[in-house]
Amino acid sequence: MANSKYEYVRAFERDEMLLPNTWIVVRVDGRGFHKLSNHYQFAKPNDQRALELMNAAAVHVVTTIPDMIIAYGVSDEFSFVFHRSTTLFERRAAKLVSTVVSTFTAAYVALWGTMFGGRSVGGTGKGDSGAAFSSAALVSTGPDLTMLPTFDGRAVCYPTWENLRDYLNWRQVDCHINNLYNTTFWAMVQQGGMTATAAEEELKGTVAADKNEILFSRFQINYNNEPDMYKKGSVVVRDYELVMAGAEKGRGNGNADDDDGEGERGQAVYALSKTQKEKDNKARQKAKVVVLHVDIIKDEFWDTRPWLKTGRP
Ligand code: DGT
Ligand code: MG
Ligand code: MG
Ligand code: MG
Ligand code: MG
Repeated sequence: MANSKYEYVRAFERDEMLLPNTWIVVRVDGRGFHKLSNHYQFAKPNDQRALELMNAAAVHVVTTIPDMIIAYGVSDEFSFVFHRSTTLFERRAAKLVSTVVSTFTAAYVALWGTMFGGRSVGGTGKGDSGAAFSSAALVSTGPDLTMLPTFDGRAVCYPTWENLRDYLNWRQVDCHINNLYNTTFWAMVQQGGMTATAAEEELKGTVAADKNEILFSRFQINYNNEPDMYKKGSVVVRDYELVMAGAEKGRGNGNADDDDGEGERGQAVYALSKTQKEKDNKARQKAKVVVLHVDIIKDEFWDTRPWLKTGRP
């Protein structure tokens, strides 16, 4: 870059580098989705298309950012986890957060038509979904400009594996508690004909067993049979089993000596040669990115996917 007398202004720039050797979680959350979900008439409490659109956008983020090891989504939010060894963008907070948020948002809007095609499109505003068959609607398949989906984002560093697991546990427990409440509340309102205030009042102070009982005895709904996507949220990970089945050499070598303590593993990842890192990245790019609706609180999920912790494919 050419030097000029204006160059000194660079000295005002400040980069926040996220603490080294910590798990970085970037959480994106829909801005004003309470309003947006009404505008596009999302089904209550869960809109399958809206949730699948969130998942598709998250798959795009994980696919295009190889340093991402796992993502977990519920409602209008998604948490993206970078392995603690990542040196992406020199761990600059603003660059990491803005890249994740804009990659996610771009994908969400670009893929809108695959879930909502021909419904709330080509419209001019509120309640215009009836215009689905106008010629404009047939051309445009995106959300209307009066209510574009946008997302905010933040980065948090977790120093230990246990902290990271607890963070994800917190989100999945939140998903369960909110979904059980919302499922019961909307059954009482939509099927039971109660007012929102009356349903809210009755649900005050109830525990999970009470809500299960209300669902079952009044609405013949067995909560256990509700879709796993609603009950457990969505997990986005690379599935290396598929790579292994197809091509054994797709797995990086040198895994055997990574199996000692956790601390050593972290060191090992830092000490990887450039060619090893390139090999790992190739394996990541080859792996299939999958969406699962499973329990991530129990150890089983993690025990069967050791690469999530080691960061090595
Ligand atoms: P914010 O995040 O402070 O900008 O405000 P909101 O309105 O996005 O609030 P937040 O993120 O706490 O809550 C998420 C909202 O999105 C909540 O009002 C419910 C709505 N939402 C999320 N998923 C669905 C869905 O599948 N169906 C419906 N009907 N609403 C949903
Ligand atoms: Mg929020
Ligand atoms: Mg929100
Ligand atoms: Mg939210
Ligand atoms: Mg640039």
